Amino acid sequence: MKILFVIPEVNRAEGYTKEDISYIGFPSLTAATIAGLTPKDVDFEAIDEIVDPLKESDFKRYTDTDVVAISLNMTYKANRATEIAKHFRETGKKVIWGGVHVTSVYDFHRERFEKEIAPFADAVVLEEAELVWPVLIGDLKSGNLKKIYRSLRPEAKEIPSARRDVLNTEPFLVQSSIQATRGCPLNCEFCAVTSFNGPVFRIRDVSSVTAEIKGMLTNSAAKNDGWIDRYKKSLIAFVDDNVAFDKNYFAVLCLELEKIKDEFPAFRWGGQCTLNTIEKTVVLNGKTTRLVDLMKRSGCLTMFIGIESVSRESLKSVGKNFNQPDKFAEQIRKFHDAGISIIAGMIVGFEEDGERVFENIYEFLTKNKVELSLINVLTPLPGTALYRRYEKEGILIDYNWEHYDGRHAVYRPKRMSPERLEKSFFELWNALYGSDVSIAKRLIYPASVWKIMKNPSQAAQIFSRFLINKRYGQIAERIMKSRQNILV
Ligand code: B12
Ligand code: SF4
Repeated sequence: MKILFVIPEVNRAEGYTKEDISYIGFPSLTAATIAGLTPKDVDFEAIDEIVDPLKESDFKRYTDTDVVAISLNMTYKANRATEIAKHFRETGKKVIWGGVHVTSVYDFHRERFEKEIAPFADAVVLEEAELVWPVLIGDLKSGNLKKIYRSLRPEAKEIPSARRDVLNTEPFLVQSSIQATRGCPLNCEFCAVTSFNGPVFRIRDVSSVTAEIKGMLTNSAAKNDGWIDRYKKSLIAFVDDNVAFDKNYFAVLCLELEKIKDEFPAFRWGGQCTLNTIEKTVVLNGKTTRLVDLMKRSGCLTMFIGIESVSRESLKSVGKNFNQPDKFAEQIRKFHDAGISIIAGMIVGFEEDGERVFENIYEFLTKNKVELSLINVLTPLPGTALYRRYEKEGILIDYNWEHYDGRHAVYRPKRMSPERLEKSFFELWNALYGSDVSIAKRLIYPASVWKIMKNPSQAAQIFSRFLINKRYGQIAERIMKSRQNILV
């Protein structure tokens, strides 16, 4: 039996391209995880459309494939997923769907599930796949495939070692990803994590995580790559939503990562955490130790942090009060002092946001020298409490999933029109990334110049951040061009 696992990507100006991800991306672990759960006697091939988009003529090419598994995590890819499913079913393949969006739509928008997914699916896997995928494979083999598979949430020890050989990771800036934990119980109203992964935080055994990392580093060290490839392969992205949530686990993880860094000096890593991680301490050998110091020692290069807003009211409106704007400047400075750069997740369009929000965010990011920021329009994703609230309030105006990508206003904000929100969002994006001067204001300043003088290798890092910023500028320009109708 042969399975083709497909991660869809939209084929338009707003999807990420292969070139984009060579500046900004890291591979998803989904295909590699499902491959790790698949019995060895089953052939498994994976395609991520970001890297290898499927053309119309490709669908007939997979003559030796029996089953197509479609991973639909990101809502904005839903229409493309349907197209792929239709094409493959026309060629007689069995099509199985799974992922965050599929589960959310089944659980919270059943009528849409029946219309948009059920007619194009031979089977659907809800929630996490660890406990049911092997059962499904058995049913496929015996010709007893059921329509719906859902299991209890797996314990972390059920998460298999990822089979990264099934992925084409070469085009990504960071080629290796790993997962140590699942979930985040903080339950911010707009976030899909708590509803999908549940209110518990599950942690993998640190030794199995570090064994996987060492395996990756040993494999790449064995190859005869040039220095740029060797550098790229020594970077590892944690896909965990909040890797530092359990501070004691995280401290142990950092200590083990430090040992890996001793063995592989080029090893560096990045992940996601909350800003208040900077205040967390643990007691090690009777001594109070800051997590950030352990992160620094273990080779942490950068963290994605959901700062979301500089307005206390906006943060409160979505239950993210643990982010405290009056502390932001100091918290960011402390990360910087530890040599850890920040990718700030920022959101515009909260109900408390007025016209000044765009200017405030620009000033905040520039003043605090935030190296990079991913700005999104607030999006009520299916399955979230925010979606349910907005639906009840009757302010949803756009039901096309393709627009649930953080770049469209799919609801009517209270204090500005949806058109104004989108236009100002792109203007902010362009202001931050569209000019070298604006980029330089965040990257080149007395303290960063001093760092380069002390350690010239820092220059390469600042240069690479500059290129990443430029790429974001190009992405904004591409999207703005394709949406000239609304942006004039
Ligand atoms: C890697 C990643 C990316 C990469 C994508 C790389 C790629 N090639 O796809 C990058 C950085 C580019 C990215 C971008 C975005 N991302 Co992203 N991303 C992730 C992340 C961090 C990790 C995915 C992963 O590897 N998970 C680990 C695996 C093991 O878990 P899993 O994918 O959930 O798979 C399990 C189950 O879901 C299930 N399953 C999943 N698929 C399938 C399929 C089958 C057939 C079966 C049986 C089972 C199954 O089984 C697996 C094992 O249990 C997730 C968060 C997360 N922790 O999952 C967000 C996540 C997928 N992203 C998300 C979003 C919103 C985005 C953005 C749209 C954000 C934005 N607005 O900027 C952008 C896209 C921008 C654009 N327009 O292009 C959301 C999606 C929510 C939604 N409903 O839309 C997530 C869930 C984060 C979140 N909680 O908000 N992302
Ligand atoms: S802290 Fe981050 S991952 Fe956790 S619920 Fe809030 S937004 Fe989601």
